[in-house]
Amino acid sequence: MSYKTSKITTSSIKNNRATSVLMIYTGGTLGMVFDSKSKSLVPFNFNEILTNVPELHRLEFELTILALEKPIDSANIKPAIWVEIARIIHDNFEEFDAFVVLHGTDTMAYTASALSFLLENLSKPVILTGAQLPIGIARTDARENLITALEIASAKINGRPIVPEVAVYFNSYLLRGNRAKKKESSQFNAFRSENYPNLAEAGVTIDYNFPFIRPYRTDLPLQLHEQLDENVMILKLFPGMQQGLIHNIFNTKGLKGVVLETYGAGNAPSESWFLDELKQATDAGIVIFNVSQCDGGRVLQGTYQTSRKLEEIGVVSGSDITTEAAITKMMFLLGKENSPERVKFDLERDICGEMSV
Ligand code: ASN
Repeated sequence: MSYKTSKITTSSIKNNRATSVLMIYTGGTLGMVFDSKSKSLVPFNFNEILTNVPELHRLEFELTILALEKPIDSANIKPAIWVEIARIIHDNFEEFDAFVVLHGTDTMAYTASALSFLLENLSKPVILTGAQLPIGIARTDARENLITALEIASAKINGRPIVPEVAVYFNSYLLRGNRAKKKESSQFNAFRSENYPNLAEAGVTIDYNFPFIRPYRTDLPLQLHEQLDENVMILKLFPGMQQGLIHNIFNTKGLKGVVLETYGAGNAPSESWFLDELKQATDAGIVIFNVSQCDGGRVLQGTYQTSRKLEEIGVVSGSDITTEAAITKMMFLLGKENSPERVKFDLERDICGEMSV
């Protein structure tokens, strides 16, 4: 599937400064307006951004804006759009110093995670941001999020970008993209990173947490990956699961990978029917990735008897990875590798800062 992009409003905000930023607008509340017909928020044409954020004219760098032809509520995001965004960044990589992706908050953590895998050897900032209130509303959080995300994206020390990785900026905090999670739907502080320190905090000054930001490396060229395998699912355990249902899920035609959301430190029921279903699935080549339902802490398979069995069956431990990063990592690896054993091997490795190993 291809999503066309249109280049809008460039000349009025070109000021011939040294740094150039490409902003990619995909949709989300930030750019929505109230539609009286449907009585709900719908995406609007992003041409109106300059009217709503005149401050953009005052920025100390050159800004180019691209908008997806059809902006979306991020509930409608798809792997094909992740690949399209990654491709835009890849194809414009030499021309721009940094990238800002404007995105709905609902699935921003999935998109940030996916981009971190699709853009291998990234050496420039890719900062995602959005808002809880549309940009045209007086109390909106969009303006601050947008302007600070742009500031962070363009920030350099000795000519080098400060944040050469995929990150999420929201409500004063910069988080590693594949560690971020949407935690709040009504307050402005929508995102948190439970298992990795914030990369920066924006107050009067923007304070960067340098030791935790990925190092700037240019020895390897940016590599774009375009294959994501969607034959995956997330299965959240709950007391009272029925065997028939679990059986049907694992026997779904074409299923290649399951992110299993387990209890606590990676524990699952030890009933034999359940373990047999998992064993049959792994024997059939389905990769199972163990991720905790807890946001903080990590999966430690083998600590309890209820997780030792999973280890024996060949379920892969997800350590402290988020579900969003786990499912996108699985899509990415299944899109790249044919052998389940190879996928399992790579799932357990830290690829781009998504988990502690
Ligand atoms: N439904 C919106 C979206 O994710 C929510 C938001 O952006 N705050 O596109």
